Formats: sequence, C-alpha cells, structure tokens
Amino acid sequence: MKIIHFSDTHLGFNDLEILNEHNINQREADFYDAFSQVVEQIKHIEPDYIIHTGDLFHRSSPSNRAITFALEQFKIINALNIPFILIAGNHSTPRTNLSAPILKIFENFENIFVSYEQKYKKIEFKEVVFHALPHMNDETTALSQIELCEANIDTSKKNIMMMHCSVGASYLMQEFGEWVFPTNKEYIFEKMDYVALGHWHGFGHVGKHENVYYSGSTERTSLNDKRNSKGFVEIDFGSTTLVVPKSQLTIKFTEIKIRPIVQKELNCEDYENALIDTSDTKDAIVEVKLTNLTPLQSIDIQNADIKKLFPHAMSVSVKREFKLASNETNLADIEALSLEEYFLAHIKEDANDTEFERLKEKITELFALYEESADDTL
Ligand SMILES: [Mn+2]
Repeated sequence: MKIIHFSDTHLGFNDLEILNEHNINQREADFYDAFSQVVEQIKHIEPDYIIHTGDLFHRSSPSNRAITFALEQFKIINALNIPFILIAGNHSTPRTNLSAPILKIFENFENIFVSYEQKYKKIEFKEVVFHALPHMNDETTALSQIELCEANIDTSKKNIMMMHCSVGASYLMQEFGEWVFPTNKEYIFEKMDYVALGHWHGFGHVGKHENVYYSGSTERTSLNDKRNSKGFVEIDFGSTTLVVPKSQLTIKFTEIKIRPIVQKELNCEDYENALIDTSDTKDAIVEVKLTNLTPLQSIDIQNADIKKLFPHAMSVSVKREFKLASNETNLADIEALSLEEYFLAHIKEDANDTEFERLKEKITELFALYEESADDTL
C-alpha cells in the first residue's frame, strides 16, 4: 500500500506585485504550478491513496481563479480513481460560524473525501482507516475529538491520522488560530501506522516519532522561508497481505521544481571593483545585502543600479547594512531642526566642499520626494 502525502498548497496566495505574461500575479501562478507538478507525479506513481493535510487554499474565501484552478485539478485527480482525502487547515476554516467552509465544494466528487466540519471524521476503506482531525477553532472541542479518534482505532487495518496543527509548541507558524496538539496525547501516535501533519512548511519527522511527518508546503508563503526544497512524501507500507511492522515503513521525499531564492552579498568597502556571480539568478527571487555601506555611498547607490546587475532575475530586493563609523557624530552637537538638516550636517562632516555641494542637491531632492509621499493631506 502506497500513499502520497502533501499539504499547505495555499492556492490563491500572491506576492511581489509582478504579473506574468497572462496578467496573473507571478507568485500566484508559481503556487498553481507547484500543485500541478504534484498532480503530474501522482499520475506516474499511481499510489493507492492521496492525502492533503490542510491549507489547500490560502484564504477561507478564495478568489474565483483559485477556486477554478482547484476544481480543474480535482477533476483530474478524481478521474484517476484513487481516493483523495483532505482536511481543512487554519487558512481554509472560517473564523466565525457565519461563513460556509469552502471545502464543501468538493463533496460531489466520488473519489474525494473532505473533512472540514471542525470535528473528528472517520474515513474508512477495506484495508485502511483515515482518522481525520481538521482544524478546530475551539481547543476544548479538539480534546474530545482526539479522544474520539483514539477510540476509533481499528487494529485489523492500517490506521492513518491526519491533522493540521503544531505538535507541542515547536512547529508554530505565528499565525492566528493555530492549534497545538496536546503533548499528553502524543502517545496516540504510537498506535498509528502513520501520522500525516500539515501546518509547518518544512518537510521532516517530529521529534522522537518515526512515523509522524510534516510533508511541508509546496511553495513559500513568506520570503523569510529560505527553503529551496519543497515537495511531497511517498509512504510505502509494504504488502498489505502480510502483517508488516511499523519499522518497515519507507518514507521518501520527492522534491518539485520551484522558483529559487538566492541571497547575495555585496561588500561596499570596494564597491567599484566588487564582482558578483549572477549565474544562478535566472528567474530567481534575489535578495542582495549591501554591507559596509557608508552614508555617502548609500545616497549614490540606487536600488535600480543593483537591480541592473541581475537582468535575468524575477525580482531583486535590496537590504542595506551600514558600516559602523569610528567617529559617530554626537546627536547633541548638532542643533538640527529637521531630519533633512541633521542629515546634511552629518554629510558635511564626512565630505569635502565640492562633494558636499553635489550631495546636498541630491539630498534635498530626495527629501522633497519623501515629504510628498509622506504628506497624507494629498
Ligand atoms: Mn499553511
């Protein structure tokens, strides 16, 4: 028996305000592409079951495009005749009882089994029981539902538990309404053949448990997530006719191809002669850190100049790290009336007269621009 486990696909997520050739936000399209790649692999692998552990959509009220995309993909999966079981995560669960859960739209597919009602659901097949515990807004309900799950373990079949939560406090995503699985209930994991987890966006097993895994997300919902390795898990339980002990479980992580995120550092100590390798930046999200900057350099080096160094990147963001000056000006020494004057006084200390005149013009221009955009009376 073979299962494919994936999670946190966040369909509809968008970022960076860059449009692709179809006028779709490029990052949103990246998330659709990641999902399609998993579906393509499923067609080749032909597992016995497919499971998704939550955050199918990024929002509980997804856009028309995200819903349309999901319906097209689910039609493909449904036609494979492989049962596809999915649970709701915190992103796809409405925060109030007033709105209807989006996962309900998949109820009418014969091979798709959804669990989104904030309660335990037993989804049973000939050889296996899926114990679905979707995201629950109320922790007290969650506890009684975990107990219900334990009571429903069927020792004559494989038991697979599915949840969208942080196990202990170690896998918190710092998001609203996260569910933390109670530590004193972790013993239930040992009674399961496999525990499929969603919520944490990196692949890996949990602590001492050999059969408890996060599959990770299929794309990055934050650029703070520097992982370039995203994909899905393939769990092989061996033959179902023989009683195979849990230790024979084989877990394989398969990577999909996602847009790379590349970090570069440009030491401004020798800016003119600095060489930067751009060979790995094609279509990438590039983050450049300028280090050892002096205030004077910072005026001269525009973000646009840095972006020009990476003509084939998808996006370039620039971070600036200043050199600590040996002669830090004492604030009290300058009787500056405005930030602009203070800044000019600071420049005057470091530059000669001609240089100061040249920069002064530039600074006045920049401050004028800043004041224009900061003026909220406009
Ligand atoms: Mn998520």
